[in-house]
Amino acid sequence: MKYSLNQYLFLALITALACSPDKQNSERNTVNIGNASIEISDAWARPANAGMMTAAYFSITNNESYADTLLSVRYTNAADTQIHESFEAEDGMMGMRPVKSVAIPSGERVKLKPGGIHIMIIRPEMNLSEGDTIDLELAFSSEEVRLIRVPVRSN
Ligand SMILES: [Cu+2]
Repeated sequence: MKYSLNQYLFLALITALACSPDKQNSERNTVNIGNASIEISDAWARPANAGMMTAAYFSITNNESYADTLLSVRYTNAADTQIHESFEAEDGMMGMRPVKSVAIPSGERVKLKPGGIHIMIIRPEMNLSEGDTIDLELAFSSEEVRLIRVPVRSN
């Protein structure tokens, strides 16, 4: 396969994002605005320059007796925000692709993480630097919208 320089750089970037090690950190606080049936924890987003691309991660715990679904995530200060999953291609290369939703079974915790499901933030309007926070709007099938405040950190 031949790639243009731009395509190559894009592939290198998504590979770096998809393959970065999932550094284990102690549980982090996440600001939750909403009811407690869906609990968001351990949220963080990687630093990025304006106009580039970055990823956000968090865990979702479903304390309800019924299954829920994460339908979409929105960061208003970016061109687009998508739910992605990482996958390994036949040639061993890591790639990622959008997914429509994420099922959150009753009583379970689903962890978004590097190399797995993640939130892709595409072309943020401003630099996202360590110590900043970003507000994400999470839409679930069970409720209207959950607002979470996510710290920007490098790991
Ligand atoms: Cu992605």
